[in-house]
Amino acid sequence: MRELYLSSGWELRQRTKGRSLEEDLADAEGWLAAEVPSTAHEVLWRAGKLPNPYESPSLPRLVPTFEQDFIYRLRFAVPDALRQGPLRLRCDGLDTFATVFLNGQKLAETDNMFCAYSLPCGDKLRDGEQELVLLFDSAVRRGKELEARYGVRAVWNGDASRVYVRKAQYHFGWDFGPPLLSAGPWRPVVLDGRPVRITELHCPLELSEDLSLATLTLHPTLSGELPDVELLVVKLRVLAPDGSELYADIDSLPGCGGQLWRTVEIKDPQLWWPVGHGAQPLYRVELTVHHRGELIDEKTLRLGVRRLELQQDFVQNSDGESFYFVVNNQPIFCGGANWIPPELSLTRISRTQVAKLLHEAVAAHMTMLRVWGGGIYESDDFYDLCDELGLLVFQDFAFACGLYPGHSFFASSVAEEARQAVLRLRHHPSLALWAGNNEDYSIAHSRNLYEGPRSDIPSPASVEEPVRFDGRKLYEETLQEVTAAHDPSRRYWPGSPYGRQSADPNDRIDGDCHLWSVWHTPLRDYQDYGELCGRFVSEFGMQGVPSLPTVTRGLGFVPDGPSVLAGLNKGTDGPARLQHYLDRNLPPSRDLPTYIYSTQLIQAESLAHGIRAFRRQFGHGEQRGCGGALVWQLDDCWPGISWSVLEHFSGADAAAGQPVRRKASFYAIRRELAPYAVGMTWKSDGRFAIWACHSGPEPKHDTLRLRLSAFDTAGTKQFSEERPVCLHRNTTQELGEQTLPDPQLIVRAELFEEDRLLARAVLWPQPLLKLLLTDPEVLLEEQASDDPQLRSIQVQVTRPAKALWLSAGEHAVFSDNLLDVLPGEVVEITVKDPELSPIRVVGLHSLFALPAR
Ligand code: BMA
Repeated sequence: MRELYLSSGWELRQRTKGRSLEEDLADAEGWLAAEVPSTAHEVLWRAGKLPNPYESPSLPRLVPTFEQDFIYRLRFAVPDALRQGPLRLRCDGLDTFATVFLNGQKLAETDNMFCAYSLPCGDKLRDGEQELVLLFDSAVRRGKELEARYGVRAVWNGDASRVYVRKAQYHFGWDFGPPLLSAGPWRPVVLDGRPVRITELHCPLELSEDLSLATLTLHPTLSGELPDVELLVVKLRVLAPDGSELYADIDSLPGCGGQLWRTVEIKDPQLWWPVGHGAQPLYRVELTVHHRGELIDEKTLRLGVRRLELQQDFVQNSDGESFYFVVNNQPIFCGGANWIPPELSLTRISRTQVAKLLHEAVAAHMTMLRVWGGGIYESDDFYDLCDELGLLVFQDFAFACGLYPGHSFFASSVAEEARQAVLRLRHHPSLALWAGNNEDYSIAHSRNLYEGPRSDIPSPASVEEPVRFDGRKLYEETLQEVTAAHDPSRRYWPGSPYGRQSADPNDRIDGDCHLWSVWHTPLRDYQDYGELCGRFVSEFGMQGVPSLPTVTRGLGFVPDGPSVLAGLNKGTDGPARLQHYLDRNLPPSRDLPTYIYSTQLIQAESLAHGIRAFRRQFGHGEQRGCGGALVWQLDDCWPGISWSVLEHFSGADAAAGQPVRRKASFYAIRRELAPYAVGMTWKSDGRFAIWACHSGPEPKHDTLRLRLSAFDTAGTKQFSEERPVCLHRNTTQELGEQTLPDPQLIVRAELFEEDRLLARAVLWPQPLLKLLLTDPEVLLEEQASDDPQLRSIQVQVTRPAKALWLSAGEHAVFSDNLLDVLPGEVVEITVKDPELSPIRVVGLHSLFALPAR
């Protein structure tokens, strides 16, 4: 087709202070070879002109470069075939303040990295060689200028001027990573000579309430620059998931373009389900446009047939309203995590990297990811993979933790950004919800600038007046209107968190909530998550220090103790908060390896307590107290210390075929989100409560068996009991309460269907610090195996062992880890370790064995 990707042959240089652009362009010195997509910093790192922060702790040296302006230049020839038609320069993403010149003539000035620009340029061409120049202004300098003009606004994280800049907000520095304010064409630059383009292919799908009939609308819009008398041949096809053709149609439109509307009915369609609930069949719509026999443009969409509703109804025996998703008439508990861009530098992200991270989410039994508003609208790869894997997406618009301006210049840029995001993503079956922003209502509420949904939306203040929450206009008008116009069947939710009744956007019983009273002030105990639970917990988290190889990569040297890690922790009081939870729950750790183990154990325990408590409240029938639990955060953008469950996994790691390194919390989450789970919690009177959860397609089980056994720390069984259990599909069932002969016992619950173990859990006295564990005498027995790299290990103990953590070579992958093992049990795991290193094991008992600090 008539498109020329302008990807190689570029040059980059820094703008020189005090010189004109012409002078810089005329200077033959100082240019570096560049590719596009790229960012200026990537080019400088590759050329060795700047230390790469991924490879050494070089941030202080990097910061002054954020004030720099950069010039990208390309000299290129236009092929004859392209010269024939109308030409456009398509910039799919310019980060962020860019001026585009072709042969010295200005094509555009841009200010939004989330927008693609299609710039008519045919009349700017000259004979022979063309010169394309992209001038990128420093985002921080331009942001500061806007701030000086329109007023300083409150933010949590990063420089406050960021609210004026439509650039990924975490680039300004966040509590999980350092700033990287780069600039450049971060998505392709293309010379587009298509005389006709498919500007939209809208294919809304409706599924009847009884799930038996899907109605698919095919609605392409073409815009053409050919004379009307020229005929465009438009072919539309719909293919079933197995590739068979369900519908085909050939039409014609005039050369200037136009629209078509077709309807296709699919009887007894194959339904798309979230992972764990059924399959993910994808139908295909193919559209091609031909002119005089030449293929001019084409587009393919993959669609999933599903009904998806957000239920906001009354909750029996409780105030407020529910917040849970119903897919194909089944209430689904959305366990999952928050997603942040997996790199500081966006052009480093690869499809393999994203795929591996998303597979990890699936492996942990997650069903939903929230694409957090401080990042970006993710790549097509991301959403395609979510469709294939069955991961539901809670999609924020790209705003986070700030009082954004409501001025019309800003709102119109936001409207265009949102229109493009919605048009690009609305066909994905994985997309469950649009949300206006991350925590912007919360910051306004914390400053007494928001009094609830019924209060008036303020207009922007002048620079002398106190700041207002005028950004509400973006969430309640601009984004609301864009989603209603272009994606009316999907729910739009003004913010995360948000409540549709309450003045407090983070109300526990109204809308979704970010549960940060654990970790942030007031540092509540994670054992209290049950009391703190909200209707849909879209964020909660605990930090965990990543493994030694990862912190070594972050620091640029091998650390010799916990104190040198501080620079990797960007969270306010991060190390102290982590220490608070360590002190309250675990014996002191003495050296770096036990410190890392302890923080990962605390993170695992904390997240497990949270998910267990929230999933318990998923309940059943009209008692759906909590609809989801999204851990903050799945992944990391650099090798630092954060709340992530997976350690930083770079594009380079992915290319080298390395496995993703899991923190201990991964295994804890996987257990709590398994299709069957049993839960237990201590009550204040020394009794404990028991419940069982089910997620998935299996129908009601009415012949299950629960076995409870309790052990003392010496490993003697002190109590045992069995009872019948009935468990319905997609419910949590309370199974009563129990008293123990001694409240210091360790309780195991096992759920059986006949002799098949469906779920197992162990309840330990809390806090773990109180538990005087002696050496469990861990026995690791390696079984003979044909594949020396995939070893099979049996783990046994003579006394109760909590949180056994097995490790081997740097890239070893264990099938399970962080094991609670009781006497009499044989736990079988496998380890894949190319280095065939000996297996080491530590556990909670190792901490008790250490002398106090
Ligand atoms: C949440 C997020 C982020 C932040 C995290 C940890 O509220 O929205 O802003 O990284 O808290 O503090």
